[in-house]
Amino acid sequence: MTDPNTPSPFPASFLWGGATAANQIEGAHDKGGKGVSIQDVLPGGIFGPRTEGPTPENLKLEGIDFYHRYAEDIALFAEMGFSVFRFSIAWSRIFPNGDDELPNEEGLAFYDRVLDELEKHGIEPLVTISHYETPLALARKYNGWASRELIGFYERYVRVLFDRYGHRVKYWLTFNEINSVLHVPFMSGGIATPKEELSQQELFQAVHHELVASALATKIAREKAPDAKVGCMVIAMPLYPLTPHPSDALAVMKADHANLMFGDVHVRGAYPGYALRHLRENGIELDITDEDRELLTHTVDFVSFSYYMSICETADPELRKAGEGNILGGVQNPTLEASEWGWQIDPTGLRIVLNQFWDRWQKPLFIVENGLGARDELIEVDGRPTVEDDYRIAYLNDHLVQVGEAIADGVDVLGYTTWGCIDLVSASTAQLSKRYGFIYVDRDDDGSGTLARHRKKSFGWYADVIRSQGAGL
Ligand code: BGP
Repeated sequence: MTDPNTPSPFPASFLWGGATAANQIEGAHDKGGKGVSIQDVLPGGIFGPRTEGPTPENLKLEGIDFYHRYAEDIALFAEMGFSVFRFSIAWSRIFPNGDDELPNEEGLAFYDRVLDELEKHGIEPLVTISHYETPLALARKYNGWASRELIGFYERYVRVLFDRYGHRVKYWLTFNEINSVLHVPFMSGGIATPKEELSQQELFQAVHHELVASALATKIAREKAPDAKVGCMVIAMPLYPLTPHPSDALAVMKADHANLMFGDVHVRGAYPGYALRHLRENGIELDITDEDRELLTHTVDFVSFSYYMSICETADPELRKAGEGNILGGVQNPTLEASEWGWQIDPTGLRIVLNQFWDRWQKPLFIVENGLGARDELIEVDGRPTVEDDYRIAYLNDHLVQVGEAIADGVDVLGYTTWGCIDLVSASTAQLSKRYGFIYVDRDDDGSGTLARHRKKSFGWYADVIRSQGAGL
């Protein structure tokens, strides 16, 4: 805590809010003409099995029923004072199979209603176009982003979105955590080939298709919605050398390159030299057309990212083991505490990464995910169900202090949306018991519960932070 009388480092234009994704909140998986998405066949999350079709144990099929309760939820966000709300559009609600000729009007109308509700409360929408929810048919028929044809289907989808919502949505993100396709090709890129069988050639070609599609989305935005701001979205994870040995520092640089490449292409409009070297030395020959090269020059307005943890790197292959639940791998940092899922807590890392990205790209930054997954216990206080989530308050407070420090360092930060501002189904575990929200949702891992919403202690805390513009952090 700093002195509440200290002036806030956050600019008046700073956007405060929360973030979600369609597949983790909406439910109604077969309502309103929605098609099947890859999430509907992933009942166990990232490391679980793939099923043939939707199965009843898959919590995402009902989610937290945002599809029917969006008005109530948005009213709660407004009560906290949100000025921005990040959500994604489910591609399979708009194009049920992904390759359909015409969009599904009922799906489009749902997001009209969500936008109406946000507008009513003066909350700025921040829309993710594709958040881990490729239509399943695109995975089955085309092998997802491994196929160049996906660029055309995505283009059709994006054109529909900008025609319909371009005049009312200012902030857009093209792909959630686009760098994650290297690590979770099915969830991130709808690539049906099992990861062990996927060649680096195919994987990097898929990366290329996504990068081209992302640039194409920016180009479409310029044509159809000149006031819109388009950002890329990456997983940010600062890397520290495990030892002071130069080989560990070099290992950090190389691992960092694998992530930074995505931002570099989005901001600079071409592949950087170190990426070309990696491709060359690994015998990867990308199919890059002249048209692709031209498209990549349509660069983003801002860079957004998720931040949960930092990790150590080492050149020693023996020591390089994956942290549990951490999709980017790396080595645990002996100086840091971790959440129950092994995600190491490092507020300072957020300041470091904000400075790194700003120094590198000189583009406004948007923190679009940050938060603590924890098991919450619902208790009664003054006759009301609530959660005394001081651990979550401490986590968010410490991270926001570092955002303030980065702003004082001169970094241009557009805003901050906490992940899972309302409890939702976890992406990695596909369970509800890994909770992030300010709002408790009464639903358990076995699917039971009334879906009632309850304000946690952090709800009031965040409302105060927003009201004071972060002055009391
Ligand atoms: C990010 C995803 C989100 C979200 C978050 C938390 O990688 O963009 O969809 O789920 O991580 O992860 P988890 O739900 O596994 O705790």
